[in-house]
Amino acid sequence: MASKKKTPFDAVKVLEQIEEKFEMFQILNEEGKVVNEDAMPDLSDEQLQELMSRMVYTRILDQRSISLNRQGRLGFYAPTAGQEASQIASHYALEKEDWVVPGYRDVPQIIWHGLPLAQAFLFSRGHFKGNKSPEGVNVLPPQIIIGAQYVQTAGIALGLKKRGKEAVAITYTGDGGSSQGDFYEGINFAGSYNAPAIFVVQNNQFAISTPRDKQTKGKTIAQKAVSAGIPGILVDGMDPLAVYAATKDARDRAVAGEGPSLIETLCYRYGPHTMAGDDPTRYRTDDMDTEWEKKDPLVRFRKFLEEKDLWNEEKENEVIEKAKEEIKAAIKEADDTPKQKVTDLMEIMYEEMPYNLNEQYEIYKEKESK
Ligand SMILES: Cc1ncc(C[n+]2csc(CCOP(=O)(O)OP(=O)(O)O)c2C)c(N)n1
Ligand SMILES: [Mg+2]
Repeated sequence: MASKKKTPFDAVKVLEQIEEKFEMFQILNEEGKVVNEDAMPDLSDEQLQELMSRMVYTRILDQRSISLNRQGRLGFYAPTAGQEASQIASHYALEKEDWVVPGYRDVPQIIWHGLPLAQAFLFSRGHFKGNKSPEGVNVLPPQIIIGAQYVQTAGIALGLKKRGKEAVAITYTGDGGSSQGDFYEGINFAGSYNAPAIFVVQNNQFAISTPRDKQTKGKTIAQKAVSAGIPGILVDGMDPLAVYAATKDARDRAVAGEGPSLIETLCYRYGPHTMAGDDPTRYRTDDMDTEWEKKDPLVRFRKFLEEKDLWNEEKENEVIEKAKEEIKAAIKEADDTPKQKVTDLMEIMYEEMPYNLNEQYEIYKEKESK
């Protein structure tokens, strides 16, 4: 039986008071109407159109990637449809000198940061050339180890601070990733050193088949920021304007020397976890899919732009055609890239080949020259 003993403080109330603060931040509702005029970001008409173009392009890239994977022309692929606002609008708030530290689902952000599409396809095929970004393109290869990118980001951000750069490091994980030790280590370290980092959790409701409510007893993931003493914000991750505004604010504070932020974007992945064979119908209902599809970021942003006469079918078709052409050219470039050799891997691994590998290296060189 519960005791009625008087306690010196109400611990449960403290938690409730904290959780009350984490309301979902939204600017554009599901109908494409602005519901939070005060928070409207300062974006020109051209920028709004560019943001839409990038989201449409990314949706096409996702559809094509799924189909190329089914044809056996791509390897590892984690679908992105449903997450365009979370991915593209957060990236849109960045500058070229910022560092993007992606997880495996975050290929769109690194492409928009400058990684050539052909290289993204090579990454999917496990080719080492996919992982070496061109000079001046500040991206890391997509991280497969869940949460590890949070620790790397704290380090990169501290490096930027020590070098006096006016830039941030941004990283992405999922709802599942927020349960990893690396998640806490990353946000805590960056907080302690006031490092210019932005930590995004794309809460797409599932970690493979594990539902969000199994990840934490907390009502939100954003509130985990409290433990690190950094600002946390819960954002409608299907609303591009809200995601942009939240990320822009986090970036402004970071470059002003105010340290890191944690942003949770509430979103949904329409497709399977990856193309490796999971079946979402085993862990999700049609009703749930339909509910989330009503929140679609492209649909609501299209309505918003059409209302302002900034978007139409013709514009959208132009983007779709451009995306298809570029994807076709990039896959050809990936096809034309010479297959990787064992000697390539040995060469890129060492500046100077260790003596005990010399013999093997010579054997492969001989074999591969035939
Ligand atoms: C350290 C580690 N543990 C387990 C896995 C296997 N794994 C791959 S994806 C995944 C789920 C991640 O879910 P979430 O963080 O929500 O990201 P999402 O895939 O939904 O974008 C798991 C457990 C892994 N890659 N790394
Ligand atoms: Mg997830």
